[in-house]
Amino acid sequence: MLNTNERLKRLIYQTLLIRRVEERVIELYPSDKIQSPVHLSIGQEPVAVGLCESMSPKDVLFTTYRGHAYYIAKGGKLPELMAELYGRKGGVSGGKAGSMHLAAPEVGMMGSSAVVASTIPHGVGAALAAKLQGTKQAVITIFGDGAIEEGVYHESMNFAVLHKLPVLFVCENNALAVHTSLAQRQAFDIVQHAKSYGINTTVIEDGNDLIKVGDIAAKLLESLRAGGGPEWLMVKTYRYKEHVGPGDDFDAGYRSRSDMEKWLATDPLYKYPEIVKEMEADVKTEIDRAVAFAEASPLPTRADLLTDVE
Ligand SMILES: Cc1ncc(C[n+]2csc(CCOP(=O)(O)OP(=O)(O)O)c2C)c(N)n1
Ligand SMILES: [Mg+2]
Repeated sequence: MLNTNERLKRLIYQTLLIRRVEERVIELYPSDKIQSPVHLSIGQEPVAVGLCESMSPKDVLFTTYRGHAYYIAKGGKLPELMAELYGRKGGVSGGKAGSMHLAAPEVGMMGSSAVVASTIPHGVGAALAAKLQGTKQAVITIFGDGAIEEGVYHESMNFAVLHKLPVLFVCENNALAVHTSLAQRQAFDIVQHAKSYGINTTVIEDGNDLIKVGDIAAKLLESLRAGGGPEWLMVKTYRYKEHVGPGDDFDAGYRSRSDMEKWLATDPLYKYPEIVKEMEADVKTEIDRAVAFAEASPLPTRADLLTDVE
């Protein structure tokens, strides 16, 4: 059992690694070495880190196009992520999937997709399989607040409750969908609405609280494994960067810099500067190695075009 300080440090290391990986992506982007569109999770990393803390490699996770953080937090290999972003053969999917379609099934990171809400039913399907086969696996399916406006979210919730499936629905609520705020899009309360399916709901107001996200996720995952049926969790968080791409967009008119500043106050990477400072060198070494691997990896050839696509 780790003591609290060791645990916090481990969670901060993961958060820092994800942040610095995405900052390296920003640095590299103007070179065009990375041509895949990137939906950065900068600001939202603690949610992924806390949720994955007590998932075993056997437990499976499905997420969205904003998926770098989940790939790393679930244990995916960093060099293979970087090579995938570079479109190289050494990438997780041979360079043919790119940033929005990451998967590392060997560690339970089952997939992500560019199509909003499309991985919610995949999670429910995996939970049905786990229940039928008695594998005691827990499944997490992650989606944004915008995905709640898709019909398949509702079909999936109904099916999971009806069949008491071991799936944790996680709404990663940054209150934004592209350039539109939650208040401009939804006439209903997300949590009250979820409750109408007869599912237990939990809300974490500050997704920057690594320990809280970790503790609550651990408890909910345990309940799934024990056959308690599906659970629903909303974690409030904030993305610092534009919806897609490496830039800031505070001049786009749909949000203000002061909205972000509220979140910076609890951002663990600013809250614990001494711990972060100690870790920077190791994090940089890890990222340098991953970039070197990507740069040395060959591009896919014409013959690779039709492999693994049937
Ligand atoms: C089915 C579908 N409809 C619309 C889009 C265009 N689109 C891409 S991202 C996005 C917003 C989604 O917002 P949210 O689910 O809150 O996720 P976030 O980007 O905030 O992480 C939309 C509408 C899409 N990719 N797929
Ligand atoms: Mg959103």
